[in-house]
Parts: sequence; C-alpha cells; structure tokens
Amino acid sequence: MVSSFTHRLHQLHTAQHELLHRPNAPEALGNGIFTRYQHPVLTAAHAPLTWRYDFNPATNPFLMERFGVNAVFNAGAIRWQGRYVVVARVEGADRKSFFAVAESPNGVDNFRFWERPITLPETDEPDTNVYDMRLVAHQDGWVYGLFCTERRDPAAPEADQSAAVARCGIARTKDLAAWERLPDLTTTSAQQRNVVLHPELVQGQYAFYTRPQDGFIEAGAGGGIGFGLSAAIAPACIEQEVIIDKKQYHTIAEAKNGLGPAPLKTAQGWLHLAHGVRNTAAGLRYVLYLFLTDLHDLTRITHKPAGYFLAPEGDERVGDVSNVAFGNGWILDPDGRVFIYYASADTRLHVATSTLPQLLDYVTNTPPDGLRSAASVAQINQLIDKNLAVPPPTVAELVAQAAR
Ligand code: M1P
Repeated sequence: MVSSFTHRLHQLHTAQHELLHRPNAPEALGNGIFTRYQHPVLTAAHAPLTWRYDFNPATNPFLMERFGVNAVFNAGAIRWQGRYVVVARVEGADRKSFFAVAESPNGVDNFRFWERPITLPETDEPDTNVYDMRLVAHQDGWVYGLFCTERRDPAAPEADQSAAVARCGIARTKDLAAWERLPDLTTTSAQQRNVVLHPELVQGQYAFYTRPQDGFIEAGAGGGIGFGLSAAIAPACIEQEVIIDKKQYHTIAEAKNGLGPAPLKTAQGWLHLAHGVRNTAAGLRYVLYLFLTDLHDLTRITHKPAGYFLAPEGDERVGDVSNVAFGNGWILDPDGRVFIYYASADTRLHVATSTLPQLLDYVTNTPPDGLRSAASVAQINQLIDKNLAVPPPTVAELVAQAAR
C-alpha cells in the first residue's frame, strides 16, 4: 500500500511538473503596443520543492513545508547563453527577500529556477533585506546587479520597529552564479532605491540613474529619477545628482517614480521603462511608463508619452500589495523583440512582449501629458479631426482586402 507520505510526495511533484510545463498563450487583441500573456511566468509555487520541503520521512513524517515562499516578483532580466534569464526577488514567509536565477527557453513560459538561490556576499554592515535587482551587462565586461539593501534605521527609537534605511547595494558576476559584493553606493541623499547602472561609461565614468529620497517610503524633496556619475565602481560615489524626470502634480508619478531596468540603446535614443506612483483612497497605485532620452545627453528627455504604458489589470490588481505594477527587467532580442518582465501586486511575475519598432512608435507618437483636462480633450479632438479627414477603411473593406 502506498503511504500517505509517498502519495503526498507524488502529488507535490505532479502539481509542480504541470505548473512548470504549462504553456503560456498570448492574450488576444491588446492595445497594439504590447501583448500580455494568459499566466504569470513565475509565482511562489514555481519555487523548487527542494527549497521548501524536507523529503526525509524520518525527519518530516507529515511532509510539511519547512520553508514557506510567499511571493516571486520584481525581477532583473538578461539574455544569457541563448536563454531568457531573470534574477527574481523571492520573498519567504519570513518576509525576507533574496535573489534567485530562473531561466526559460522562450521567455514566456517554462521558467525554471536554478538549483539554489544566489548566495549574495554581505558587506561589513549586513543587509536585513535585499530586493529588486537590476541586471546590466556593462561595457567593462562585468554583469552588475544593483539592488536595494535595507537595514533598520540605527537612529530609530526602540519603540519604532519599522523605520529603515534603503541604500543601493552593488554586486557583480561573470556567470550569474558566483557574485562579488562591492561597497554600497554613496550619494548625498539620505536614502536611495531604484538605482540603475547605465550600460556604458559616460565621460569615462560609471553613470547611475538614482531615486534620492528623504525617508524610507516618501521620496520627499529629492523626488524624481536622478542621474549622477562616479569615477569608480568600487567604491561608487556620486557627488552630484541631477533630477532628469521629476514627480509632478496630477500625473501618474505624483507621489514618486523610479527607473526600472537599464535603458535600451536605440538609433533614436535611450529607451527607458520606469514606474510612477500616485496616492489614492485605496493606497498607492504603481503603473509603468516609458520615455526616451537623447543618445548623447542622457539627462535630456526627448519624448515622454502621457500617462501609463502598463497598469495592473484584472487579477494583477490583487495581491500582497494590491494595485502595483513594477518592472525592473527587460530583454531586447537581436530580431527586435522585447520581453518586458513586470510584477503585479508584489506577488508574481509576468511577461509582456513587444518589439522595438512598436515601443519607439508608441514613445515618439503618443502625445505628452498636457497636464490639464482641457488639453486631453484637445488631443482627442485632434485625433478625431485626423480620422475625419482620412476616414479609416470600413470593416467590410478590410474583410474584402484580407480575402484577396
Ligand atoms: O510595493 C511597491 C514597490 O515599493 C517600492 O518601490 P518604490 O521605492 O518606488 O516605492 C519597492 O519596495 C518595490 O520593491 C515594491 O514593488
């Protein structure tokens, strides 16, 4: 007779096998800018069973979980030896996040975690929590991972057990398996999150996109996506930051914003993916937006469409931190396809696909934010006038064309 241990073991393996092999179909129609997919690409249930269970019936007779995984989200991404590779933020039931590599043959499904999570070396000041790695294959030959390192605020009174200090941790690798930890970035700001390394040297220096902030949650006076240079990477020190994309009243980035992954170099400029945050009666709402900066002057935004590019939709809206879309990884294929890895509600990781021509068309032809209701109506009227001047083909004409 099959023991309940063996039966449960079989069920666990079968359920995970099905999940890991599940095809992920594109969703129909969409908005023409990108394609969403039916399923998330990574969830807590994708975490290997060997991370969670003790398979020895003598020490775990009930075959119960010994390490709970709460969520898998906010992943950096890179094309690596022909595979689509993400370094995901894995959050345990104990609320600590750590990093783990997962790879897929096609970028949209069949993601598998590597055997072990990343063992990230610590500095002399141990991290309490690390999260949101941005991966960049730098011109200097290293792959860098920049992430948030969080520690309890040493100045906080004993009664306050939530005050924290966020800084930018830096690690580098040649194989994504062994990581060398470098000193944390220093800047003039009290705290930093969402720091991204530019893939090329600028004036012979390392260039960083930053997000200076006064407090752990509030961006405060420093709010906006900043830019600064450091002569060295170890240690990296930015003495002067300029804000290149500030938070702004009654926009999607009214409360704060932050860069996502390292920008993509295109003939028309550097293409950026970022998140914007506004406050609502239901709490903070995080959405993603795109903008383009000048190829040579990285601090000059040349195009920035109004509003969001991607917002949490349907099931994506609900999770540990509801109403959040967050993206810190994307991959540009040589054929121009772009895989955008975004997380929903600080819970799970999704992919949206597009192409560089589509994203550039979107970013250069979508009108900027007029910052007033009347300006939005004027934009719609311009579009209507255009359509009236050259009426679009009727459905019947399109069907006839397609049949030819
Ligand atoms: O909970 C939403 C996001 O909050 C933070 O982002 P930001 O610094 O822009 O507020 C981060 O903790 C991020 O991981 C999280 O997804």
